[in-house]
Amino acid sequence: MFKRILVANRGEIALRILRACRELGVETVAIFSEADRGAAYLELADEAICVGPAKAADSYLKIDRVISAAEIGNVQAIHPGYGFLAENAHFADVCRSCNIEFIGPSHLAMSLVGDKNAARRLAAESKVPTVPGSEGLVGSEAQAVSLAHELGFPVLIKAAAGGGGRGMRVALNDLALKSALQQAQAEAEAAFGNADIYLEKYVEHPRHVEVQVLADLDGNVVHLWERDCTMQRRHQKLIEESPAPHLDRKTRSAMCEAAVRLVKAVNYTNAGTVEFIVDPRGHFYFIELNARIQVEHPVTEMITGIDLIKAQIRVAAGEPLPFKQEDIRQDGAAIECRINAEDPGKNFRPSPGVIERMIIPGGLGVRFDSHVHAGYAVSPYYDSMIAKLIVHQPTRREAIDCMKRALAELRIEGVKTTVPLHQKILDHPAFSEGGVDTTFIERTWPS
Ligand code: MV4
Repeated sequence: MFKRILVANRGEIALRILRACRELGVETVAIFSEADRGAAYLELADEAICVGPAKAADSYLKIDRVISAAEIGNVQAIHPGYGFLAENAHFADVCRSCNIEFIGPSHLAMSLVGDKNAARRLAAESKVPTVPGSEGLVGSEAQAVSLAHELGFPVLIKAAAGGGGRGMRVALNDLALKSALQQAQAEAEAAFGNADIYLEKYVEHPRHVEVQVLADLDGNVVHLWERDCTMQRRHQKLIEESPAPHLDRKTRSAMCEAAVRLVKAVNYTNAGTVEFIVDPRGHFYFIELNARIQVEHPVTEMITGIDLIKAQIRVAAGEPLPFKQEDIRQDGAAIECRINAEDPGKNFRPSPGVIERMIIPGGLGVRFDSHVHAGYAVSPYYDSMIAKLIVHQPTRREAIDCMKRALAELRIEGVKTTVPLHQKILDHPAFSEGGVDTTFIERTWPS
C-alpha cells in the first residue's frame, strides 16, 4: 500500500478521498487554491500545499504546479477525483514519467476511451451494442447526407473529442444537417483542438443508465451493477439511483456483461463507468466510457457495500480485487440528490455566498457527503455542487419517502439551492412511477 498520496482536487470529493485514506492508514497531502485557503476539510490532510490563484486554470488544472506539490509533499501516488485533471491522459503520462502512481487507468487506456469514436469502434468489435451510425469519422458533407438518409432523421453529430453532451448537435433534415456539420466541426476545433466528428441515429426519449466497473492490474474485471441518471437538466445530473427502475433482469445482466467485455477489450484498469442509453423499447446502446470515479458513485457504494475510493487506491497500489463477481450484491435501493448552490428562480444561475445556517439530516440509511458548513463561503470560481444527499432503503418506494423526509430536515440558508426542485421531482408521480426520460425536466417545467 502507498505510504502517502496527494489529493489533486477540492470540495466534497477531496474530503471523500481524505476520509478513505485515513481509514486505510495512508497519509495525505491536500492541494488548495487561494480561494480554498483555510477550508475546514484541509485540516483532515496531513499536509496542505497551495497551488495557485482561485482560477482553476492557474491552480487545480496546472500540471506543473500539481506535480510540484506532489514532489514537495513526497507522495507515491495522486488521486485526481473527478473533473479537473481526472481524464487528462497527458497528466497521467506525466505522473508515470515522474514515478508517481496515477490513481486511475493507464494513460494509454485513457486516451483510447477519450476518443469517443475509437471507443465506439472498440465497443462494436466487442459485441457491445452501439447506436446505428457512421463507421468511423465522417469525412465529407456528402457522406454525412447519404448516411443520414440510410439511418433516417433525426441524426446526432458528435465530436470524437467530446463527451458528456459537449459538442453534440441534432439534425432533422438535409439542410439542417449541412449547417450543423459546419457548426459542430468549428465548435469541436475551438473546444478540443480536434474537429473530428461522427454520426449516430438520434435515439429519442432515452433513459441514461451507466454501469460501474472495477478492474485490477492482474486483468480481473467486475461490474458493480448500474445507476440510472436519467433525471438531468442540460446535461447536469440532478438525481441518480440504483437499481435502475423498469430494467428487466435480462437487460440488466446483458448491459453489465457488455460493460465488462468492453473494459477487458481496452485493457482498462481502476474504476470506470460505461454509459448507455436505453430506448423506450428497452434496447440499450453504448455511448461512452468515463475514465474516472463519478460524482454519483455513492449510490453504488450503498447497494453493494463496497467503498469505491478505497478500491481505487488498492488496485492502483497493485492489490488484486478482493471479491469475485458473484460476491457483489445489489441490496435494496439507493438514491442521490446533488445539491447545488444555484437559484432555481433565476434559471439556475450560481448562487455563491456565505452559508448562514445549516442543519444536516440524519437517521437510518441517510448519508450526507459535503465539505460545507455554517459560515462556509461558497466560491463563485468552481462548480456549484455543495453537497450530495444519499439514502439507502430496502425498496425504491421507501428510498423516495426517506429522501423526502431527509430533504425536509435539511436547512441551508444564505445561498439559494436546488433543494426545492428535488422536492418537486420526488413529489411528481412520473418519478415515483420510474418512467421518465432525459427530457422530463424541460418538458415538465419549461421555465
Ligand atoms: C445520444 C442521445 C440520443 N441518441 N446519442 C448526452 C450525453 C452524452 N454522454 C451522450 N448523450 C446523448 N447521446 C444518441 N445517438 C441522447 C443523449 C442525451 C442524453 C444522454 C444521457 C443523459 C442525458 C441526455 C440528455 C440529452 C441527450
